[in-house]
Amino acid sequence: MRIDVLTLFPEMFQAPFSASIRQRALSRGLVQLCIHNFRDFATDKHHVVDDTPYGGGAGMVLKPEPLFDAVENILSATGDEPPVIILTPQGRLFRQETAVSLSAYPHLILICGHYEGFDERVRRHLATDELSIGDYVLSGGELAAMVVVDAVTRLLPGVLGSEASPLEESHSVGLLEYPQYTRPAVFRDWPVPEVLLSGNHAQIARWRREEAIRRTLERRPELLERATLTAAEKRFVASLRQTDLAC
Ligand code: JFT
Repeated sequence: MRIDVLTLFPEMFQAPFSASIRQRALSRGLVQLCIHNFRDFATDKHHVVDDTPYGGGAGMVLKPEPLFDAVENILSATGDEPPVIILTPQGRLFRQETAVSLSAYPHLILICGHYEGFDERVRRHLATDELSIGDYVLSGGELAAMVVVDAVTRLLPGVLGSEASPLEESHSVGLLEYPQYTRPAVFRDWPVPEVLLSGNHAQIARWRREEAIRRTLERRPELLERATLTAAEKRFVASLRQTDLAC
């Protein structure tokens, strides 16, 4: 997969993607990350990329020309028709299923802005998709783009260690993960749940599933609506809801 990122702060992308797993994937050529400073596409003497908003108001808005030129340059150089994604606080919420759909493309373009945001024509006529990583306010799109790059690239075949299956993780199954323990069996006063030491794999699987359901119901009840549960598990949820009412 090739990912082009357009940003005014290319140096922000150095540290996170020079570390660990992502680096291995990058070096093995599974992911090609191309970071561009779209200021390079401004044609005026001072490479201006922003301007004051029509109608007045505070702050600066990103001009359309450098962004259109940067994207069109990538399109004609590659001959691809990739999704062109802008990250904004007004975008559609980026979730695990968004990461899964994006991981099917051989090429993505991500556009990161700053200041008060983009000229509306970037959104309307250049972007094919507008995403937000969550309901909080960042100062620009760079951190959001890094989140998207990380979540998408770890799904690519050969990127993840062979031991983990992304399909079994939280947000893939629609349940939060069950509690995990490692040695020692007793730390301070706190023992590992006995069932995990029992060697009874059927019982362990059942306990984990129930703990995952219990935790999801407690912390993220809205996720349970989408999860696929067996009849027995639905009865378990009902019994948890009962006991919660009682207390
Ligand atoms: C914030 C952002 C995302 C995402 C892009 C651009 C400018 C600053 C700003 C803040 C409040 C109102 C602009 C951005 C994000 C998120 C993304 C920009 N700002 N207007 N904040 N929070 N989840 N994706 Cl361009």
